This record gives sequence, structure tokens and C-alpha cells, in this order.
Amino acid sequence: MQLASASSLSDNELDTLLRRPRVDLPSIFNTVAPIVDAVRERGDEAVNEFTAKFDNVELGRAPVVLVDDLPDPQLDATTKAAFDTAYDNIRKFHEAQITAPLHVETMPGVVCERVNRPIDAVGLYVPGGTAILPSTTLMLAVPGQVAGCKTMVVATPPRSDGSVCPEVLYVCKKCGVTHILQAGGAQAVAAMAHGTATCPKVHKVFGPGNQFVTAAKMLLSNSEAMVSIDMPAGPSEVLVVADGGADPVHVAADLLSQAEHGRDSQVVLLATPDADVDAILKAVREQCSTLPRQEVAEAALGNSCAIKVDSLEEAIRISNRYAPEHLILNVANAREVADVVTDAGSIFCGRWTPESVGDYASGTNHVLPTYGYARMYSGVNLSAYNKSITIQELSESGLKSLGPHVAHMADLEGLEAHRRAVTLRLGMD
Ligand code: HSO
Ligand code: ZN
Repeated sequence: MQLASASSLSDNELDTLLRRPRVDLPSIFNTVAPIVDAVRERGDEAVNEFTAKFDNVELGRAPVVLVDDLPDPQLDATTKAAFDTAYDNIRKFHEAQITAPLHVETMPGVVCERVNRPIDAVGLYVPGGTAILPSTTLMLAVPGQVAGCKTMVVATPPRSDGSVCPEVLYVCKKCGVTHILQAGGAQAVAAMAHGTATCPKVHKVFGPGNQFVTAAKMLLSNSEAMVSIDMPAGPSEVLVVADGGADPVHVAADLLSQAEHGRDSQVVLLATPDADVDAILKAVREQCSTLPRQEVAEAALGNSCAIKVDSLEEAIRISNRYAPEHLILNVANAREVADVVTDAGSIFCGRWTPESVGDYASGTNHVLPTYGYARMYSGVNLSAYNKSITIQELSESGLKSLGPHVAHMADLEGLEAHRRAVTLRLGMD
């Protein structure tokens, strides 16, 4: 972890220090495009070929299974209790995001409304790779269930014996997921976006993934597949602001919890003058050496830095400029500090709120904008599973008062048919 002082750096130098690991998108697009094409042309057969090639699993049957056809997984009581608690909290928080329909009379006799409708079919990508993530299944499926999406396809690579991870299956059953596509990577995204003989075509693909998954999502959302995506994604990151009251051991654990996700993860520490940076960095080294994923975390720490700042205000200015996916405010009066944060995916306030709680079970969503996209994207939330439809209805007197203005504007634009649609109704011609 590189150590620097903000006071000796210009904004440009700070940006360079905080630059995220580069992703070479054009070369990844070149790798992904033939995979996407093969799945579009040959469907399930191509999906299984890529699973054999990349995941070393020969499924020997269609890659899609119906959730209702699978027996309930056998899980121990502790595991069930953990997932049930997480489910309840995530469900509560996402149910609270249901918005009432809008109904506004913009002028007498002119009524405008807005109503929500769920996206009919959604695809939820749950990464496999070095860690299986049933928690991501919860984060993606609960809002779909709350919104009322009819078809929910979870895509996740098969385990080596061809089975579905029991925790993922447990969550799928709880959330009303309809299909499981046993595939990962670009091939899974392509199968959901285009549809295959066994995989329903979806209208939107959600979820985090590696560079190939991200590239496939970007490519397909700009193709004839007619599919949208939640957000572009890059490697994961956390920024921790620590003051003198922050326990160095806790700060180190929080930094490492993000570093262990991937070699390309980035973690940033902003330490106020009273924080003990040396103790934090020492704790990072000590804890890292005992992590099962030490090698991954060490690689991530290579992309990471600790910066001494002159004040909390400076820390927030730098954080807002960086726009972290996760922002941990391990400082006094953290909740008040959160009010001046303008750019971040999700904020973790105070001494007792590790990022892990949001990753699993507090209720907020852990699928968040990375790579600086927090400047313009929100994390996954209920509205992402809905479209809103606007409705308007005018009475005769409403059209009498509004119509002449509309007719005049249509005239200015030279659109005579538009004008007549009003004037013929009002007997104006
Ligand atoms: N921190 C990850 C989410 C996750 N953590 C899943 C554990 N499991 C999102 O950046
Ligand atoms: Zn995590």
C-alpha cells in the first residue's frame, strides 16, 4: 500500500495516485464477441461447449433447470437462519422503496399520472469463480420478487459435479426465481439476452461479474438483442476515512475485506492527522498474512494507497472526487459527515458498521456502482426492476383551455396533422 500526504499533492497527482486499475475493454470485446455470436447462433449447445472449455464441466444436458423441479436443498439451521435474516432485512428495505402512483392535475381538466409496471423477465448474474456468492443471489432476486417480475433467471456456473450450489438454490426458492441457467461468463449473459431453446429471453440483465461478463453486458445492450443492463461494472473498491477514534485493527479488517475480493480490487485509506496510520498499516500487514486469500489481497493492496489528510473536510473532498463504491466513515459524528457526501455507492457510518454488514444482511443492496460510476449511477434498487408509464386524460373543458396552446405550438413546428388533432375536436377550423 503506497503512503502519501494530500498536502504535498496537486489534484492531478491525487487523481494519478487514485487511478483505478486499467481495464483494456477493446481487447476484451474482441474475446467476447465470438462467444456472444456463437450463443446467438447455436444456443444451448454453444453455452455447454463454453462451460466445458472455461469451467471444465460437461453438463451433458440442457443448461437450464426449472427451480420448481429441484428438490429443496439440505442446509443446516445456522445457515438457514443467516439467509432468512438477510432475506427479511433486504426485503424490508426494498419493499419500503415502493412508490405510490403519481396523480397530478397540471391545470383544470388536465390530469397526468405515473404508474409502475415490473419488467416482465430479468436475468440475474451470480458470479462463480473463486468465491460462490449466494449473497449476490439475494441482492438481485429480492428486488425482482418485490417488484413482481414474472420470469427471473439466475445464471451461475455449475459446480464440478454439475449441481447448483445449495445456498444459491435455497435463495432462489425463497425469492421466486423461476429458472437457473447453469453457466457463467459472456456465454451466460448472451443466453439470457438472446434466449435459447431452454433459457427464456430476458429484457434486462443485472449483476456483477468479471471483465468478460461486463463486456458481454455492454456489447449486448448495444446490439439487436434488445436488452438493457443495470450498470457498467469495474473492479470493486472501498474507501475508508479514519480519525483518531478509529481502532486500527478494525480499519485494517475493513480494508482487507474488500482487498480479498479480487486481485484488481482497490482499497483507499484517508487518515486524519490524529489517526494512527502506522498502526493501521501494521495491522493490515499482520492480518493479511493470516488470510486464506492472502495472495489475492496482497495483489489488491498493490493497487491501493493510504493518504494522510489535513482535515475531515479534505477527506470528504477527496472521497467525493474518487466516488467510491463503498465509503466507510470510521469517524466521530459519521452520520452528519455522510450528509456532505455527494458521490458514493453506499456509506457505512460510525465505529460499528463494517462493510460486511451491507455485503450480506443489513438490508441495503451490495450491487453498487464501481470504477467511479457512482458519479452518475445508483446501486441496484427496486426502481431498476420497474418501468414507469405515464398516463394523461383531459376533459372537454381541459382540452378547450390547453388545446389552443398546443395547436399554436404544432403550427410553429409545421406539423399540421398535430394541429388538426386538436382543432378538429374543438371545432376550431
Ligand atoms: N463486497 C462485494 C459484495 C460481496 N461481499 C459479496 C461478500 N459477498 C461487492 O463489492
Ligand atoms: Zn464484499
